[in-house]
Amino acid sequence: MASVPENAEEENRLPPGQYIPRGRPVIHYGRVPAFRPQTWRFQVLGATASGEPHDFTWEEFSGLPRTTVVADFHCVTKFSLMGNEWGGHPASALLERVPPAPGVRHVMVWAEYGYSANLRMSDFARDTTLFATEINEKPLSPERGYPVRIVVPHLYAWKSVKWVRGIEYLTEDRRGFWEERGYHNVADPWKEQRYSYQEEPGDGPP
Ligand SMILES: Nc1nc2c(c(=O)[nH]1)N[C@H]1C(S)=C(S)[C@@H](COP(=O)(O)O)O[C@H]1N2
Ligand SMILES: [Mo]
Repeated sequence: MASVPENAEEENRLPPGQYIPRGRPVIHYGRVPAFRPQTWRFQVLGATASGEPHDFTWEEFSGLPRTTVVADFHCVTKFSLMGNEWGGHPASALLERVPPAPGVRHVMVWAEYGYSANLRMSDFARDTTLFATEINEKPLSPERGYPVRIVVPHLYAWKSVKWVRGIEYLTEDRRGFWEERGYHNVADPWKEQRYSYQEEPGDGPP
């Protein structure tokens, strides 16, 4: 009798074309930045409701409400990290603290060294999108984004920007780092939206 593999349940949660790797890969472009709490700022730029940008110090940012989200995480290079428990601040808390202007439909997420990823506001505002400071009840390691990364588990993981330093509210869509380099503007793994040539009208900026 065929035995059920130990990870059968996780296999069932895999989007098309993904696999569960041995170990837990770490992947990013460039070097791991240092965290300097005294000078670290989280900036909210672009079309805020007040018309003014807003800066959080590390202490202020850490004071935002907290939540946990259990989710899988899918890299476009086809590995998935299954069953992570992320702890941090829900994106909705930031939207409440620094509301966007009424015409804002998109958000650019900015990181150290100028890495960026764009999100539709509807994806940013999902209740599973969070600014994570912990994974599986431990602080993020430096290579996983310490002190804080955004996690957008329902989209390919290049959108889950590590070492995040701010967001920019956009009234018109604009491509981020990988979206400018041939990756899909929306990036839904369940639809296998990997590359920009797959985009349909309305998926990305003209
Ligand atoms: N700042 C930054 N964030 C980033 C990246 C990057 O190059 N720079 N790479 C992304 C990609 S492609 C993936 S798959 C995930 C990997 O997260 P992990 O290292 O925790 O597995 O981080 C994403 N966030
Ligand atoms: Mo990735």
